[in-house]
Amino acid sequence: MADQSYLDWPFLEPQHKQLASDIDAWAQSELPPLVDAPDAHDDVDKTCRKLVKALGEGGWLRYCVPAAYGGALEGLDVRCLSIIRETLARHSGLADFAFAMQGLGSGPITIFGDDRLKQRYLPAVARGDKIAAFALSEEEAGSDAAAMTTSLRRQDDEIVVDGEKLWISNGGIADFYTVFARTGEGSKGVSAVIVDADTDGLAIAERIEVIAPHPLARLKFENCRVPADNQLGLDGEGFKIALSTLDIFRTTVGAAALGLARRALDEASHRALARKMFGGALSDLPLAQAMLAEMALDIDAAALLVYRSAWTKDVKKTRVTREAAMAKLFATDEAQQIIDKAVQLFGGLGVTKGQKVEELYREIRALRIYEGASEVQKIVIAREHLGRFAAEGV
Ligand code: COS
Repeated sequence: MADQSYLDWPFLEPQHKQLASDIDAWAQSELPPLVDAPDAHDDVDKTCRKLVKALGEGGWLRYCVPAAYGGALEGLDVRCLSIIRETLARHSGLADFAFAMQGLGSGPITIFGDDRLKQRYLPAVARGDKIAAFALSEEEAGSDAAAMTTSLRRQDDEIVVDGEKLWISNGGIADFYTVFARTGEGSKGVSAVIVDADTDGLAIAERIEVIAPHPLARLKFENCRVPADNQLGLDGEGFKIALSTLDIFRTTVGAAALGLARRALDEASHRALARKMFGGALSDLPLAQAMLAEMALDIDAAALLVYRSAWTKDVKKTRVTREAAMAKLFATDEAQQIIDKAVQLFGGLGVTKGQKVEELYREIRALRIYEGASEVQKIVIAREHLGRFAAEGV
């Protein structure tokens, strides 16, 4: 049984505790047939589609959209999103991925879309009938997102998109993409538009295989035309739309890392107690105890940063760029270390295919890169920190 004592911490309300228990019970009963099926990780497209459908039927995707459009709550509650991601990730990295991408891909519509776009996309996202994707990164514009070259221009009552997007999660299975493209110079020259997957001029140029299988693709836009009212926000607001959506979802990436790390600690603890060694159990050895202690400590520290950031966004309703960056950076980097320790405690078994800790070892790696690499989070934290000093005068 996973340690859930953190649910009594002051950042969370009784409804969060209830949600954690409900999603955990659902995940225990519904996920195994979906993610433990023999072909689940070979045919990730099919598995992800089934997961999105199941998450929709279970009512969990309603937390990705506001109540007025079929959602569970008035707006996005980062603590609910974090609890759902943490719990799903503890059971299955792929289930967490399926949930998270519905939220990230539709988040810009929730935050910046007009009523018409919200009506068209959000209820279907909440039901799991439409799969969403967020298309920001390019070959030469990953961390330096403002260096993107994909262009967007208005022609009469249409918007024309040309260029390529890379590392796009849900690429190939999404029903629509939130695309960020250039209309002018620098970060002020980026706009955002919704492109349906079946639009002429949009093609999946390449499917990308990764160490922990997820649907991922390179998209090609060639004279791709969508109605002008598919634009989100105003001309030049695209970068703000992307980064304020990421402010919400970066915290939840930290939560997902926390879920993977908690599972690693659970696995390692059972193993340490059961494994016979030197006339006793592995858990009797001081070196093993030190590892387990460090894992438990880092999990609590990560949880504090994740739920501090989520609480600040939900309750204080302030911009949480710094808090989200700290949560994502610490939780993902530490989860990598925690999972590595779990593999070490398992010994040879830890690197054996089919072992949960081996799967976790592959699952965690991308979280330190996507939605802003660890180095980007350090840039963000340092800028905010130095900005405060500069504002006071040197
Ligand atoms: N909310 C609202 N607006 C924001 C914002 C936020 N969280 N963060 C930045 N902005 C605004 C800024 O205020 C700025 O506008 P003003 O000049 O009017 O203040 C504008 O956006 C540009 O911001 P900034 O100057 O920080 O842009 P940079 O190009 O220097 O940003 C980093 C640098 C590295 C921080 C940014 O490019 C980044 O986060 N990169 C990673 C992108 C990413 O996460 N990619 C993964 C894609 S999803 S898998």
